Parts: sequence; C-alpha cells; structure tokens
Amino acid sequence: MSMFCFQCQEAAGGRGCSVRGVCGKTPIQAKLQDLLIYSLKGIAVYGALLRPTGDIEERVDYFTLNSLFMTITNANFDDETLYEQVRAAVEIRDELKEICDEKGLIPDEKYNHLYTPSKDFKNKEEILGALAEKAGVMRNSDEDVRSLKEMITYGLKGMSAYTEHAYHLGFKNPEISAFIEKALLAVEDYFISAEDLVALTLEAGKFGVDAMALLDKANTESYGHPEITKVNIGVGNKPGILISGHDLRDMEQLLEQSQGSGVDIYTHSEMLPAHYYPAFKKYDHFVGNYGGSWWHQTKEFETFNGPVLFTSNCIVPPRGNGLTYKDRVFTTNSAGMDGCTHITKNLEGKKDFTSVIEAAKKCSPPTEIETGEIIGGFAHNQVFALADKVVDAVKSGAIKKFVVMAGCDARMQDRKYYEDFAKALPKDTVILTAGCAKYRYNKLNLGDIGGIPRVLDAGQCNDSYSLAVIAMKLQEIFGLDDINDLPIAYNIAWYEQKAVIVLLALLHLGVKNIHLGPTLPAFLSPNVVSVLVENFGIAGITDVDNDMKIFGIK
Ligand code: FSO
Ligand code: SF4
Repeated sequence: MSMFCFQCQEAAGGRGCSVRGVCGKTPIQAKLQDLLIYSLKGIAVYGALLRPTGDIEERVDYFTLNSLFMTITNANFDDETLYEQVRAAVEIRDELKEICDEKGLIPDEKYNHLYTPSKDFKNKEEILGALAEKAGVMRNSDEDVRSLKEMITYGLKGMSAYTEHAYHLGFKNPEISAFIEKALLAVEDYFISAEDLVALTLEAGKFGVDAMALLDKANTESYGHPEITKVNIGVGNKPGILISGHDLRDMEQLLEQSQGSGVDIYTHSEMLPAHYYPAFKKYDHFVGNYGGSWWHQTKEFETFNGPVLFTSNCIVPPRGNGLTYKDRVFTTNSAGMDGCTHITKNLEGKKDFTSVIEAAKKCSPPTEIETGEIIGGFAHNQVFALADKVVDAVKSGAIKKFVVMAGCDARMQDRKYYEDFAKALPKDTVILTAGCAKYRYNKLNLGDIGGIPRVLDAGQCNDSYSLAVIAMKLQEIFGLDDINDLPIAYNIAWYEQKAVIVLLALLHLGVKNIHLGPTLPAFLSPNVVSVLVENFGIAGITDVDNDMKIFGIK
C-alpha cells in the first residue's frame, strides 16, 4: 500500500484512499502529511514539559496550528512546502529538547520513539523511507483505537484551522494549544484505554466550541457583526481577483491594497460571507460572489479570467486536464500547490498582494455565468435583532420547524439529496445554514415566512457556532430545560475535518439526534458508531421522504 488516508467524506470506496487521493493528494504528499503530524508530536513531548514553566513561545504554538491546518483535506498540495515544514518541526523539537535538557526535564520513556527522525536526514525520500509506516494511520492495529485516535486527530485539525484564523486577527487562546499538545501525545500513547480516548473526544468538542467562539469574537470585534446583505452574483466590466478560503484578515488586506487599482474583488465559495461584515461594505470595488462551492472551481476559475487567491482550503489541483488557470493561482497561509506563487507575511503579519493585483490588471474581466443576488448575514446578532419576529412566527405556527443544514458541499452525486431535501421541505420550515453546504439550495429562491427568509445563512462553517448560539437563545426564550426540546432538526452534510470539530462541538453543547451525511465517516469503526448512536442518537441519512418522516416534518 503506497498511502492510506480516510479522513474525508470522499475516501475512495467509502473506505480510504490507498493509491492516490480522490482529492488529488499524491502518496508522497500523504506520507509527508503523516510525517508532519508525527513530527508535531515530537514538539508536543517537550512543549508539554515546558508549558508549566512558561518556556514555550507563541511561535511554537502557531507552528503547530499551521502545520495541522496544512494536513486538512484540499489545503496543501506542495511537496516542497510539506517537506520544509517537517524539517522545521524537527528543528523546533530539538530546540525545545535542549531547553528541557538544561532544566533537567525528562519526558516519559513511552515517547522515546518520537525523538526520531534526527535532523540529519538529507532528503524527503530518505526520511519517508525510514518513518512513513510509523507515522501513518495504520500504525494502530486495533480498529476501535485507530478510529478514536483518528477522530481526535481530525478534530484537532479543524480546531487548529479556526484558531489560526483568529490568531491572524490577534485573538489567541493558549489553552487551546495546550489541549492540542495533550491530545497529540494521547493519540501517540500505545497504552491509553478506549475509555480515555472517548473522554478525550468529548473534551475536544469543548475546545472546538472555544475555538469557534474565539474566531467569532475575532471576526466580529474586528469587522462588526454580520448583517442582512444581498450579494450580487453577476459580474462587472473590470478585471477581477477571486478570493477563496476563510481568512478575513487576508480579505481586509486585499481590499485595502487593491482600492483604486481598477481591479474588482469577488469572493468564491466559503469567502462569500465576507460580504456580510460591515467593515467590508465601504469598499466600492468589492462587487460580488462568483460561482458556487469549492468543487466547481475547475470550471469557474477558467471563466473568471483573473487571478485567484486561496487563503485556506478547498483547492482542487488542476492536474493534466487541459486547464489553463494554474498560473493565475496564488496561495497563502496553510494553502499551497506546486507551481503556484505563495504569499507570506512579514513579522507584523502584513502581506503584500501587489503581485496578485498586477496580475489581475493584465487579465480580461470575468465572464458572466449567472446574474441575480443571494441573501445572507444571519449570524447570531442579526437573528437576535429579529428575535421577536421569529418567536411570534413559532408561536403562531407560521414556522413549525427549523432544520440545521450546515456543513460542507462536495462533488459526489449523492449530495443532490440536500438540494432535493431543501426543495421538499414544507413552506413552514426554515433552513439554518453555515459553510459551503448552502450552495446546494441558496439560489433556489425558497421564499420567506412573514419577511423571514426560509434560508438563513449564518456564514462560514465556523459560524455553525452562531447557529448553536441561536439555538441556546431560543431555548432561553421558550424556557426549555433541554436544547433538544426545540423544534430544530439537524441534517448536517460533512466533508472534511473542520466539519469533524463542528460535530464534536455540537455534541459537547448537548445537541442530540444529529443526522450526518451523505455517508458516515470511513474512519468510524462499527463499535465507535454504536457508541455515538447510543449516547448521542447520531444517525446517517436515507432518502428525502423517509428522512422527512424521521424528522417529524411531514
Ligand atoms: Fe467548505 Fe472546504 Fe468551510 Fe471546509 S470550502 S469544505 S468544512 O474547507 O471549511 O465549508
Ligand atoms: Fe482520500 Fe479524502 Fe484523504 Fe484525499 S483527504 S486522500 S480524498 S480520504
């Protein structure tokens, strides 16, 4: 087997990718990512000893967050970057070891194996040959232990992504980093019990809530609370830059630097919610959203005609299929793709997007692919402002049910279920959404209920936190003891590891009976599924009609 990965919903055959990723990840990239996580555990061994003495620097925590983010599905397809990150991890580990040696701090011997590789490796072939098997998913032979350890690892990846975005805005929480360090060591502990791993999974949910709350605070304190916004989906007549991913600090810097340049800025996929923030509305050249969710990019980047800036995942590598846009792709942060320009930040966190802006000036304006508007901006504050209206509609029976349809979109045919489900919902139901899942139904014009749109988009996948805050507020208003007594059904679409931390966070908040689709994760063993079913009522999906009945909707 040349690689093994089963971290996302598109894992080959519903089991795992073993030749090449369905996502486009090559075996070398898969192994370098495994090795990167393994090297982070080497940092965690010494970091955990130094944290109580205050000797752990912020740059180390940031390095771990950024590295975990690089291993998320569709984030980084650049061998050299991944290799250099492994090299840097080994150097950081050795620096920390030296400080520990000076202080007489000695790690538990069960982690001795993590003091490999030594930093003398010469190239990626050498290091992969020596260590890839030790670092991969299959290092755990017991399938339940493997399942729990991988679920925790994927939760850490999602948590790191959200924490890193917050960090870029100057909002930090070292407790999240301390937890990541502890959990990285726990999943490398060959003696840990399944019970302890279950407890750690639930604790990851708690830190998932903290990470999303931190990012919510960072985004709203920096750019204001999202407000109801109509976003243009047509195009103008100037050249454009398309910005994708989730990082709002990059959004801000790009808008600032491109002002007056004669270039328009458009969002793609998960960057759409940037339009909802008051601070970005002052930019006249911030004109709209182009296209749909991430996986449409191979078509849409061709017709966009201008440069594309990825501030995070999801990237689809345009390999060998006659596509011409690759030389217009720029990446930053954890995102990377071989052959594309990567933009880094200086010590103050500033980035220079001149190369992107200059590239845009030489391009034709985007080709129109659709016209009209989509509406969004229903994060917690905006919904609270409408609370009286919403509560009255529930009391009068005008709204009978809310359905949380947050999460991700992806390319497999069976995702059409979500479009069909949205269309089949009766007119007295409201969809609460966040993440790129919304592109399955946000252009369907599903109408409104007394002025309340039937699709309330809170924002990016991390804004699922907002949906939980809204649910808790409704629980308070209606005086309910249990959040599960609200007329809310959860029909969540997952794809990658940010959705894993969103799920664990919802479980931590006490939400039960979540339906997860289009398929349950390949990394869940049958026994772990049983635990989730028994304790949390987790279920998959069936077909639209049957699920409507299960949810008590029709
Ligand atoms: Fe989507 Fe991709 Fe936001 Fe993910 S664009 S799939 S869960 O990266 O992060 O919802
Ligand atoms: Fe396969 Fe998903 Fe892993 Fe890519 S991220 S290799 S598609 S399981």
